Amino acid sequence: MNLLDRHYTAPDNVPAHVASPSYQPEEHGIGIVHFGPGAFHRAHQAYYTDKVLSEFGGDWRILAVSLRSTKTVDDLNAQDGRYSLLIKSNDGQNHLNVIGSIAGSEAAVRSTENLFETLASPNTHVLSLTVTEKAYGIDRLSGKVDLNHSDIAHDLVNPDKPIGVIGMIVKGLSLRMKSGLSPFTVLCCDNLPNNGDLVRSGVLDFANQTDEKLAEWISSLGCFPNTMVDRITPAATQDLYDNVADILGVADNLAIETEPFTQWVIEDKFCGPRPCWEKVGALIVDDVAPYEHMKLRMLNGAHSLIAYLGHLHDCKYVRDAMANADISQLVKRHFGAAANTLSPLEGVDFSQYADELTQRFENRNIAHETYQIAMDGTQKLPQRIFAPAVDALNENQALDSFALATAAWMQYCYIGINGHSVKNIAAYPLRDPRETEIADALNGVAQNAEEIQKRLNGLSDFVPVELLNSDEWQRLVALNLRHLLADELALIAEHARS
Ligand code: CS2
Repeated sequence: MNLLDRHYTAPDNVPAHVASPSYQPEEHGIGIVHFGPGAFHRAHQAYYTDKVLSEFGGDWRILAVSLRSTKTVDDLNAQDGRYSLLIKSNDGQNHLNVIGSIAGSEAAVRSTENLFETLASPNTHVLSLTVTEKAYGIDRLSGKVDLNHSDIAHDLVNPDKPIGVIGMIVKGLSLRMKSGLSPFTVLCCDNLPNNGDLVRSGVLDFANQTDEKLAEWISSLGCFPNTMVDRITPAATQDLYDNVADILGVADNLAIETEPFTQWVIEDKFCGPRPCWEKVGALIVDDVAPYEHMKLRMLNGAHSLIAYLGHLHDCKYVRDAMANADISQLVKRHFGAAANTLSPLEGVDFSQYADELTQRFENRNIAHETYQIAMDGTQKLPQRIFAPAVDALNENQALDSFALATAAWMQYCYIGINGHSVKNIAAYPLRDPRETEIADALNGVAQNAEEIQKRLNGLSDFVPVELLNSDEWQRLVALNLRHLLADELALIAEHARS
């Protein structure tokens, strides 16, 4: 292990097990509350903010709030918010940064007192979020809150004691309205289409149902910029912890690894001050949509294809799937199909972007599990696979790759529920919020492509009606699923080559 660039050295006065940043974190106040202090936040937004603090200073430290779990919170507080970010390149060069931008952490299940005090503070200007697609409880089509989402149902009845994301945002904004402050900017950093607009719409619908005056105030003064975030960040492993302990000479329970590449595109729409993220690499633009489409459709779409094909073809990690000639062929085809659905983006060459993605996915030093990406398929497929498929359908472009990704997801669901006697795979948890519905649809169903397709097409508000009504789409999904179930990936790849 080479430690090429240890940006920070440990002064004498910090706990022995953690090195400290070059600036004095405690001299910087909190300006940001963040929901969801998982690996991605720690590799991305907290990293950018750390750079701002280090180069430009300011009161921009982060209160990191976990809505459900307590472990990360306790670990963060035990390490004074510090943690190691190990940046791993394909060539084996590793850079370790100790990040100091997180000031402290709170578990909302234990207490929300400090959280709401901080949200109501005049010093807090941004509430950022990485809580995963499923946590919001907003219906993507109507933009209204989903009354069947347990957090939403709870919070609409108890708006003063919210447990969910939208309820907490609304309560935080309500406290600010009451004390005559301006709203904080709500900065959604989850991989959702028009993420800021979507959260705004859910927040307004929720507020309309609980406090109309507040809804008006948010509608006229609130800011919800759209963002595109990108950095491949696998879940931490024991290997990583051992690795970091070797480098630092001390254990770090919060260490995470990530790739050198990072991108953050943010819509220029803030209602108050913000850190100068653009001076440390973020792009502040008027319209995020073209970047977001490119990333969701090319990177995340290909990721989902890799996840489902890889998981069932003995590829534990993305890098293993990329080393499989058939899968990597199909991934390249997917990049092309997804790129065809995009509007031109000035200064960006999609085929160069595809080459960069290939290199990133091939990074030998990043252990990104296909099973991790396979999680939450019902929340991911709509924006990653179905939206470009509908565009391709409308433009008379090839649907094959989107149909393959859908068939691969269907196979993943089928085998997850029923196992596969021929391939000798036992059933496994799908790890999807709609797992019960999927199990009800597929339990005991014969291994027949058309039947499986019919059952999964029946999930409400999932496959778009344009695709359900397209004979060509139905034919291609069934065809691909038939091949996959017969273990004929090579045949699909051969067809893609021709
Ligand atoms: C991945 C993303 O887990 C997944 O669904 O596709 O987390 C992906 O790694 C990030 O969006 C990369 O920026």
